[in-house]
Amino acid sequence: ALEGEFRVNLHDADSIRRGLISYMVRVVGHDPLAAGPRQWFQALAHMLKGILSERGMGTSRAQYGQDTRRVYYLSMEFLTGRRLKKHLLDFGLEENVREALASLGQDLDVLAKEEADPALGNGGLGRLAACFLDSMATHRYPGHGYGIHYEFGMFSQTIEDGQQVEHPDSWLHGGNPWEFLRHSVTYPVRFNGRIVCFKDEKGHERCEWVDTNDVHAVAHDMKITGFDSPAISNLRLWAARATNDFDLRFFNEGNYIEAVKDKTTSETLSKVLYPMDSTVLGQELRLKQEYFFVSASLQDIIARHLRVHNDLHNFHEKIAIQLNDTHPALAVPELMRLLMDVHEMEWDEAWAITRETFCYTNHTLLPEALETWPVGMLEHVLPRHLEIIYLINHDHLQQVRFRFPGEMEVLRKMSLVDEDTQRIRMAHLAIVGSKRVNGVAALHTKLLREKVFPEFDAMYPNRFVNVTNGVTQRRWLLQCNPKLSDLISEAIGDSWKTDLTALHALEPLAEDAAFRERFNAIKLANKERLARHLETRTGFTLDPTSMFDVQVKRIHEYKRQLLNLLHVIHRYVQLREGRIANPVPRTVVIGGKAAPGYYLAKQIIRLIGDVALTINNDRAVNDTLKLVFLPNYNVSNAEITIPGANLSEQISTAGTEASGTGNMKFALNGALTIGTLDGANIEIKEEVGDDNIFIFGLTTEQVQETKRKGYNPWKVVEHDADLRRVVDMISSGYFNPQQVNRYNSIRDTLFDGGDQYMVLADFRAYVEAQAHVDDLFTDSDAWARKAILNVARMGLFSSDRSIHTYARDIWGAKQMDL
Ligand code: DL6
Repeated sequence: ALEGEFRVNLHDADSIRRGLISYMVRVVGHDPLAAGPRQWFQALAHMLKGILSERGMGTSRAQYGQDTRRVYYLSMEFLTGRRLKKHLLDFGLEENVREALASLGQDLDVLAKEEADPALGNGGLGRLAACFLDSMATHRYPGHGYGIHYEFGMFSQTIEDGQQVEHPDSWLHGGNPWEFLRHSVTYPVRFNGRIVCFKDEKGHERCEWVDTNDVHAVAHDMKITGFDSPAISNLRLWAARATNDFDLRFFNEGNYIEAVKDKTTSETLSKVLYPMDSTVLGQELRLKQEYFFVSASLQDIIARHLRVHNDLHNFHEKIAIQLNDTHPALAVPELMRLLMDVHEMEWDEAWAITRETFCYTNHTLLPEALETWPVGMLEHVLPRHLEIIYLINHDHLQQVRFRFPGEMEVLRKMSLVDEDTQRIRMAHLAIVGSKRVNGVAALHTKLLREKVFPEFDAMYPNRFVNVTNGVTQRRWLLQCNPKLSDLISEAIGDSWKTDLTALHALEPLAEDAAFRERFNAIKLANKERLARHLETRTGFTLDPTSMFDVQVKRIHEYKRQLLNLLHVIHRYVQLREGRIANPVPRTVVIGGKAAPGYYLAKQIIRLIGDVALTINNDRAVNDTLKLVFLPNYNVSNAEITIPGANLSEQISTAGTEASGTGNMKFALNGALTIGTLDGANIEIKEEVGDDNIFIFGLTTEQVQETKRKGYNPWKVVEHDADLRRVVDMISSGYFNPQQVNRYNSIRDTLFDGGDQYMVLADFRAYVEAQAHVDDLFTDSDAWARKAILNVARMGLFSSDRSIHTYARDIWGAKQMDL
């Protein structure tokens, strides 16, 4: 059994088996006879790593050889999901590997669960970045991701006593077999210090940043495969390492703890991901994290460029850098610093190159998520960057004065510095320093241009563009829903896997009774799988034939899980009172994480738990309604949840959700959407047709108009007895008699707080839309028709389309010859 080989014939299960044994012995160092799933997972990962490495080198050689424009995607977050099955799928190896493992007494599905899900992101923004890397590799674009090698990713969530409890996510605990640690790719990143300026021999003013505190950034590479593609996207994540392990002065005095303190402090930089997706905290550590990865990435990009070019004058012709939100916006002054202070370029040329290199994606309309940094903090942490920002602002304001003469208010509004609060506005910096700025759905881009940055749009008429988000069908259909994928491929062939618009060919099959039957059987099987998953996590037994109504996403007031809950309570009341003649059995699933410091979001989770306990234990509703909270929503849980949904809840207040991508994943897996005219829901509606989606509620204009006229939540409740009843139940402690005032904060936000997100205003419309949902669900054939049409019409929402658009309209990047 100890005989084996490293060179494996991947078309032959027996050769794979022998290869696995070799890797087990020589790399994992475990006896194959005693190895369990954990060790076999490692052996398999190491075996695949060889292929990843070979393909990575092939891609890299092609990039250098063809000297095409490279795309660098700078993002604080990448939510890649587990890698094993994705690699097998991309390589077309799943069957052979499954067979080889079976001959060793192992089950691939069990092995796959041994892998930690790298939760290096909060939600939509990080997952989008991962979808984009997949699409770039699949379609052979020269794409690279840069981010942070957080030691602890997004916290894992448990529900204890009904409340969210956060636990550290130690994803590296068992080692990460996929990563290539590159000690030789290490850059110094500097902080603090002071600036010394002088005239060089040519009489030009030069500045030097001295007396700095330095940290090393060490590269860890993960290879992101594309489907059936020889190309790889490299994801380079930086870990912080102290420049000195010991301060010998302290060490020699026997003060061991003081001696390693600096090391510990420096290495805190890549310790943990900030678990907030829609508020900014303004802490120095976060600022340092942002600069740390930006500086290392830019030094690396420049080094790569200089490997094949003599100088940096053509930098912008060969490189496009995408800023994923403002988190990497310090890249603008950092590139200026590197070009001027290190590579001795003059300001005008450096600025021209900078502005032609960067592009910026905005991901949020929420004012509290628009980043600003205190001038004082920047002055202390990054003094040279603050100077550069002031210089950029000086030139920028001159242009503003020229464009809007005499308009002092516009000048004040457009400045990079908020003079009232003495903070630097990172979005303004990113806009001024970028060639293109994009929103992530048509409505979002329109609102950015008209409401958030109208003066910038007027000043730079071609700068703002839209690229609606997309999702990769490889993970969000092919991998997570193999049964439906097989059915689709059997019906229309395989081309949808790399060209999602091919799904159009499914449309006529909505009228095919046999196809509908198979489609429904698959949905039922996926629901059974989800029901088992939920039962083990919540203890509640669920009926897979009931309608699975699902809302999974971050918990936030604007996403309105509370509106969902009001409807559930209302339904409960109606059922208890026998006011629904033939109730349609429903299972409502809600899942998501609340930012640890976001009290109200945590209260919403708690309320869901209290309501769930009351309803699920009430025999009077006769199991026609169940409510469960899915703990620890993450990519792996999403892969089970999304294929099992009948109804997808996308119910944010119109004008608040930038795009959403969950909405796309659900529809692609045959769920119907109930949603507002917000984010990408609008484009989904345009694609699937008004009859195949449940739209309700105030539009963005109506929300604005209602607020302008003076919205009064009390009045809404006064005129709606059902709503009053529901709100009273929450406020009076009906679901928590042991502590009746537990949800005062929720009541207060709805009334005294003015119901900022119009939950009460949209309640009646939502309830009515839900009644239409019920009606349709009773006709399973009619429901299936619409669900199939949803799948068939999702072609637009592939991240492949997004990436082709970025490549063409924003980056000017071409596909590689490989
Ligand atoms: O663009 C990806 C994703 C959108 O689909 C969501 O609508 C949006 O909420 C999310 N934005 C963030 C906030 N980030 N910041 N800042 O995660 O982006």
